Amino acid sequence: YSTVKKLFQSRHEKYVDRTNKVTVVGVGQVGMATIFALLTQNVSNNIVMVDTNEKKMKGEAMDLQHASSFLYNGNANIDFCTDYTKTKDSSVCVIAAGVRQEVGEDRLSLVERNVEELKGIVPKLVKHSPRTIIIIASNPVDVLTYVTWKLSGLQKNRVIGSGTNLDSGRFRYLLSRKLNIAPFSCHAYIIGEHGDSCVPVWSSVNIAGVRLQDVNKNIGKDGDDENWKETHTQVVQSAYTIIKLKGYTSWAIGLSISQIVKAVLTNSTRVHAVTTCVQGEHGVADEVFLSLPCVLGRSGVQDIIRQPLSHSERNLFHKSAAIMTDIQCRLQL
Ligand code: 6V0
Repeated sequence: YSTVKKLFQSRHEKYVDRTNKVTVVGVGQVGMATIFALLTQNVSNNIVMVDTNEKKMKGEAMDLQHASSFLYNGNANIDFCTDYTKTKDSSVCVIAAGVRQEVGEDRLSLVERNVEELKGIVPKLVKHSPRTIIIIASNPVDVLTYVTWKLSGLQKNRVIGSGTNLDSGRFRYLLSRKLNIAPFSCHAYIIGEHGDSCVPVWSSVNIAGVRLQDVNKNIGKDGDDENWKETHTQVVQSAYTIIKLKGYTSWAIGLSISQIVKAVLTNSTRVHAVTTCVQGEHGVADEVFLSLPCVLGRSGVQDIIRQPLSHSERNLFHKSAAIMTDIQCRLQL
């Protein structure tokens, strides 16, 4: 426009920052909550959406573009495509595409349908962004992290499942209500499967270094007359309850993924419980993917924390691993 030419004395061509480019595949409830969190928490202002439903995606993109002037960094680049071309050179790709649980359905029942979706998604992502880090949220997330790793040809550290970061958040929230302190100050992890066999690590739950187990030796066990174990039952039931009430879960998983993306993009070395290959950890022999606390940075999973586990926690972790091995053996990739 001549108005533009009159208004600006151009000194240099526009600088485009590609280091924080995030692609989100699947812009349903989880994908959109993730994008909203990424933008509003100032994790990235450079988003590309991919979905098979172009009409809905265009509507979501326009709606968010109109929010630009209300964002912290108001110059957001929000784009979309169905053919993956605009995803080129994404630093991080989030996969939140596929089917979700119906009321009463468990996550593992989604496996075949979502593996087929991944076969159409992962090779295209890697073709356009061969150095990307993939964060997968679609369920069953642990098995699908393994499948994504296999399909992608990327190094193991570059494929991360959202895993039990969400379950750990739910656990901390529930503990925080009982203790009447901020969830942030409840240091507690859930490991293993993001699903029914997830494992609460009661032996290391602590507040400012004070282990709850040293205050109540039966904490989390059957013999505890205060029934703290119920907290874990509630974590496991959370998704089922929310799906019964509102049909899907979105806000907490969106913020959880945004936090993982932030750790990667900022090379923060923050610790999150995420899905990674746990072969060799806690005596697991198989090449299975489950959650353990991991140090996250620009290379993805930088380290796995060698958390001491009690005998029963280790047994439960092995049960999660056996469930995953069984499903992985039946997959046709
Ligand atoms: P949704 O709202 O139905 O959105 C799914 C989106 O994926 C839709 O917009 C589809 O059009 C799109 N889609 C489907 N196939 C493809 C494809 N091949 N390529 C591109 N887009 C596609 O589902 P919702 O967002 O609620 O859930 C998405 C996935 O996340 C499901 O598998 C859920 O089970 C899973 N969740 C995982 C959680 C976690 O903690 N890891 C938490 C909640 C849901």
